[in-house]
Amino acid sequence: MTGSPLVMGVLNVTPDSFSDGGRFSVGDAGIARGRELVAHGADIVDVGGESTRPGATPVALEEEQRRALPVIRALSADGIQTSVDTLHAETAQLAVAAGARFINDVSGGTHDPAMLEAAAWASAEHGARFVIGHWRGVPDPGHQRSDYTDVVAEVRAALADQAEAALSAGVDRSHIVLDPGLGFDKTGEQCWRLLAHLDALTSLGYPVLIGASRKRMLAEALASPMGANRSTTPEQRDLATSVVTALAARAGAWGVRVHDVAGSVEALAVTRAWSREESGVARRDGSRHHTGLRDAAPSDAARPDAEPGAADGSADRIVLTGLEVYAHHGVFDFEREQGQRFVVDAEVSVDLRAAAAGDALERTVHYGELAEAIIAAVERDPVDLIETVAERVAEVALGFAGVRGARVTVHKPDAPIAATFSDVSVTVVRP
Ligand code: PMM
Repeated sequence: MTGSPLVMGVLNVTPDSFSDGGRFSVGDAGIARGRELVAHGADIVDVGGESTRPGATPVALEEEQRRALPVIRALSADGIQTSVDTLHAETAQLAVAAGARFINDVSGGTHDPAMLEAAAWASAEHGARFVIGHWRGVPDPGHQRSDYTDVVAEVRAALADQAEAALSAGVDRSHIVLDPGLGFDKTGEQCWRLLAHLDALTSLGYPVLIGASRKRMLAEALASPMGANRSTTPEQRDLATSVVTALAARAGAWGVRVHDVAGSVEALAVTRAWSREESGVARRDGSRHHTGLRDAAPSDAARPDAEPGAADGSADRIVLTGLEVYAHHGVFDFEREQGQRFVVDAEVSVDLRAAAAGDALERTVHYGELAEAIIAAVERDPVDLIETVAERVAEVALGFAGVRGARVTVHKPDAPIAATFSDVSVTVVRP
């Protein structure tokens, strides 16, 4: 696994959305639903004013914009990262001007000839990202265009071409996200094959978004006699969706687009707990794994002193230095009574790619919260040794989600040493 995927919550403000029954087609209800998705843990809210499901009736541009733009404007004003799910360049541009951070085009810029230019403008002027979906044309319920010889190779090649076209139009490389377009002119079997070979897409070097939520591919898997042998409504596919989220995380997906955000957030929490142990992080009780090779040769990911330059996030760091705390540690009575200044430097090892890719605070360690937690740890009950203080601080740092290692130095610049000196410190490196 390469970092935890972002969760993009689906907000279809369309009366004909198959999956939410059009309950959120009114502006205020849509805004409330968007806020609810964020409360459930969504990193991004994907707002769509025109259904792209097979068989859906196209709507006029003005109607699409009337539905989507006020919702995007209101959610963006709340500081929520929004995405616009649209095939239309004009809607995309208006949405970005209203605050959307993503243009999610399931046609990957092939439906509207003006879309790539709009995406380039959004990228250059607003830093907005462009989600390039794979499709072969306006969704066809009969799957007439599902005639692939090798669905994985063909979708890969098409997405690579569309990404090249976006780059040539002027979209910044760092703003491109790819999506295999599950269910768009693909049978259930073809969708599962794409998921099973996700590495063919992630190897293109762009983040990959997966949208399996409530789709027919899940219904087919659940209905099959080899599966659960039961038919499901879209909402009854949320558990199956969350399982796809967990598996997509393990396969290196950058994001998942889902209706039931809470379910996917839980699936990802479980996935992270599992992956954390695999990646060689020490347990909170100080014990180490007994998994053989990793114990014998800890991975760079777990070593706070890993060489910089690793593209896999293992060398990423957050460094907080010179944090001053007044406390009462020391072996002498006067130190305990009067107290003195301690200065802490903390360096935590945390994969920062997901945070940087989504500009998402919740995907990194909040350094303000880290500072507060360190201050509280140092101020706590007095001990004799700065070794003990450093150990305490390291333990607090390791308790932050995503932290894989910590290097902590505690300085005691006013220590009672009968000589002129500038500083004394101890450093611990954990795990
Ligand atoms: N699927 C739908 C709509 N938008 N966007 C992306 N990026 N990927 C998808 O797979 C995708 C999408 C159709 O599903 P819905 O009607 O449940 O929104």
